[in-house]
Amino acid sequence: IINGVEVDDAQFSTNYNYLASLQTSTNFHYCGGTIVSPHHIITASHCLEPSAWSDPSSHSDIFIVVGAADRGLNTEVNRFKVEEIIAHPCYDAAMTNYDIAVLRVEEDLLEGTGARSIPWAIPGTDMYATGSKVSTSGWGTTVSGSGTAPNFLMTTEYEITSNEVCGAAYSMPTIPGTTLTGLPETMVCGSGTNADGLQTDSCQGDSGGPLVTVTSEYQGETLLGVTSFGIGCALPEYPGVYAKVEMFHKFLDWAVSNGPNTFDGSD
Ligand code: 4AZ
Repeated sequence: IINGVEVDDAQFSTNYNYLASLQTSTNFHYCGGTIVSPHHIITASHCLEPSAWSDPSSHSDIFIVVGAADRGLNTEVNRFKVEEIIAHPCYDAAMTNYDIAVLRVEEDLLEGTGARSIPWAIPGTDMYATGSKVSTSGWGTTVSGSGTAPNFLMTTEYEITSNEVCGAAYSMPTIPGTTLTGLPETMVCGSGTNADGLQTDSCQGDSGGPLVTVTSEYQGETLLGVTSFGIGCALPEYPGVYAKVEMFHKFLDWAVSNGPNTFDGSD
């Protein structure tokens, strides 16, 4: 997170304890995640590509660390093995589209860890309105391109960017192969400035983490987005791009909630 604020233990345990850190067996943090059930976290599909972690040969080298602002506090109690990876079947690495995945854990992520789950957005909310106050958080770099991650969770206030502005910024073809431009409906963008007027953003290592509503406005956080990509970090002309969670409710019902046990890939 660029130009954000550090989350201390007290703030973490009351406000940010839905965050998860994805780490390798050697405690290397490489992506974020959001706890959405006692046995599931939502992350980005691109975090699960072999290049994203140290041992490309093995999915077993993904560990989920929950319940601590300090990502180094990974013990037997708050560190979990991944039982199953459920990437969205339409994930498109070339376009970074449908960049959402669910990780299932056998043990209970919430029991004795101080962690909690939050709900994901379903269609029909007004929470994606341009200018809505949201926040994004993670253990990603605080300096663009530096490659080093902070030990403590960082967070920043943020606002939903209009689809038109964001689509134009990235010149994104809505339908690949056509000249139509605009942001795909599977994405939502955000940007922000902090109290000192500095541009804030998610950055490398924040991927997979949350874009959430601000509690005071919505009486409890709702997961709106999954940190996905951007050009640079905190550049005013390039908002951060997030997978738009409301578009994936059928996938999430299927993957998380014992919904219909078939999923045809359509949302
Ligand atoms: C990344 O590489 C990344 N500012 C994530 C988010 C953004 C840029 C890069 C958005 O993980």
